[in-house]
Parts: sequence; C-alpha cells; structure tokens
Amino acid sequence: EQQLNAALSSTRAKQWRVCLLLTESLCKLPWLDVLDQALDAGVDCVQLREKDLEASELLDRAATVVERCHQANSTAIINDRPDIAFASGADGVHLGQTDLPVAAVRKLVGHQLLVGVSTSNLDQARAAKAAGADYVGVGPMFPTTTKHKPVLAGPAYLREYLADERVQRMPHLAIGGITPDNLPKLMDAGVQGIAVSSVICAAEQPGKVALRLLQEWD
Ligand code: TZP
Ligand code: MG
Repeated sequence: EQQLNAALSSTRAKQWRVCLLLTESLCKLPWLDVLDQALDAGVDCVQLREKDLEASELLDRAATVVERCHQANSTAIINDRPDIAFASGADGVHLGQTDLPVAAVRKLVGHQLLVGVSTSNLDQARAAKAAGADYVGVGPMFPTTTKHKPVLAGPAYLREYLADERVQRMPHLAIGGITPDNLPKLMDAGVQGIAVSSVICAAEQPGKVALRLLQEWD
C-alpha cells in the first residue's frame, strides 16, 4: 500500500513554485553543489536538462538527481527522454514541441510518469491539454541564451494562458530569462510556478538565488 501511495503521489502533477533546470555546462559550481543548494533552499522540482551526455552517463546522472530530489521531497523530471526518466525512477519527463508526442510517451509509460510539454502559444497549450499533458511550460517569458533560437512569447502569453478556460486547470511553469528582478512582472500576471536555469546554475551562490525566487511566494 505504501508503494502504491508513493506511485500515486509521484504521478500527480502539482503546481510547483520553483523548478530548477539543471545543466552542468551552465554551472559555476560543481553541478551536484548547485543541485544540493537548490534543494536545501526548497525548490519543489528539478528538471535534468543535458543534451550532450551519452545514455549511460545520463542515466547515472538522472539516478543521482532522482535520489537527491526524493530525499528532499522534491520532484525529479528528465528533459527529452522518457526512457531515461522511466529507468531512473524519475517522476516525469519534459517534452518540447519537436520531441516525442504525448500520445507516444503514454504508449511507452502510461501514467507512470508525469508528462510536461513546452508551449509558446495558446494553440500549443490547448493541444497539450487535449493530448493529456500533466503540466505545461509557458514561455519564453524574457530573452534567454539558454535555449537555442527561442521565439519570445512574453508575459502576454502567460496572461492569455491564465485567462483561457480550456487550459487553466493544467499546472504551469513560466520559463525563459526569469530572474529575481523580473519575477514580480510575472507575479503581477498571476504566475503560480516558474522554471529557471541560468539564474541559479550560473550563480556563485545558487542557494541564495533559489531562496530569493521562493520568497516571492511567502
Ligand atoms: N525553454 C524555454 S526558455 C528556456 C527553455 C528550456 C531556457 C530557460 O533557461 P533560463 O536560463 O532560465 O533562461
Ligand atoms: Mg526537448
């Protein structure tokens, strides 16, 4: 029963406050220190986003992230790779618009993984909802160099998303160029969750930045 409860709770999408996208190449400190500092600060979710690791190394990395996240009662998501997510015991997988479609991932893993989808307009958000996504990324909110060729959606898209009756029940993570300084603009729009990478990864004191972001929810 305990196992069943664990499985059920980990496969229910929450409205996270702050999700760290962890990418080693962006980190100033060792990636494990960044992860631990962010978890100590209280981030609700970590998404491992590594585009260049070979499968075996990615699986090892994912297993470490999952272990640390679960010790800290935080959610672990793997970018792009349902296979790695499943094999590492992660809670979910995050898909971009050109990754495997949600329906294909459901065929592979059913509802044993949360499935998140990146969206940059309402059509994509509605399609993600119709396909049964558990949560959506909404962005990019601000200019960013972390993503290749981002097309700016801006806070206007976040406002549209939050006002749309057909998608409003899906948990969301606003993403793209978010910092403690521009976060109030998103709070004004009613944001409930954000995903950030470089502002935490590249910091000299990642835990402090994570705390500053989380403070907006106090
Ligand atoms: N998707 C939209 S913007 C983005 C991704 C993966 C990059 C987010 O990183 P940062 O460093 O917080 O702008
Ligand atoms: Mg992707």
